[in-house]
Amino acid sequence: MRAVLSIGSNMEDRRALLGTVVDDFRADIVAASPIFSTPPWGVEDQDEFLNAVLLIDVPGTPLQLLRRGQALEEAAARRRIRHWGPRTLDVDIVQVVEDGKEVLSDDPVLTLPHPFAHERAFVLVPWLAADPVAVLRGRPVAEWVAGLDPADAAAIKEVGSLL
Ligand code: PH2
Ligand code: MG
Ligand code: MG
Repeated sequence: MRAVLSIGSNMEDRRALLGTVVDDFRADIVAASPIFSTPPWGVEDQDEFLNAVLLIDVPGTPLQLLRRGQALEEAAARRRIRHWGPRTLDVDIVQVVEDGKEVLSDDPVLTLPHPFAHERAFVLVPWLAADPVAVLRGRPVAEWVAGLDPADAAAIKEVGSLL
């Protein structure tokens, strides 16, 4: 299956923490965005994030992929202190595509596609950089990006390379 991962960090050595995800998925990566610096969304009184997006081809099920991402979060000593609050590492499954079709799931354990991806500049802008022809909810990601508040899109700044 093809999956799109959004990864983020706003604590400790952010680049190194994003690098642990790249290392784990090294053999599965189809494309990767650059690293972007992004203002905190949702809970605003916290440090800037680094975010990136990975396209991967992996065997197994979406839930197995979720567990693999959670294992990386645990390895980063992630503590769930506050909803949308500071985190060493967040690995979110944005989308799963199987047989060319976007997988839809309303399972609260893993909702697909990610319920907020289409409105978050810190997901959409890196995703478009990794995959210029990506489609989310039947609409090109390029169109979702064009529909963002220009100030939100402009605040997402490329700061380096992930690979
Ligand atoms: N993750 C959140 C909440 N807010 N803001 C930015 N910029 N980047 C994130 O990865 C992020 C966030 C919850 O997962
Ligand atoms: Mg998240
Ligand atoms: Mg998460």
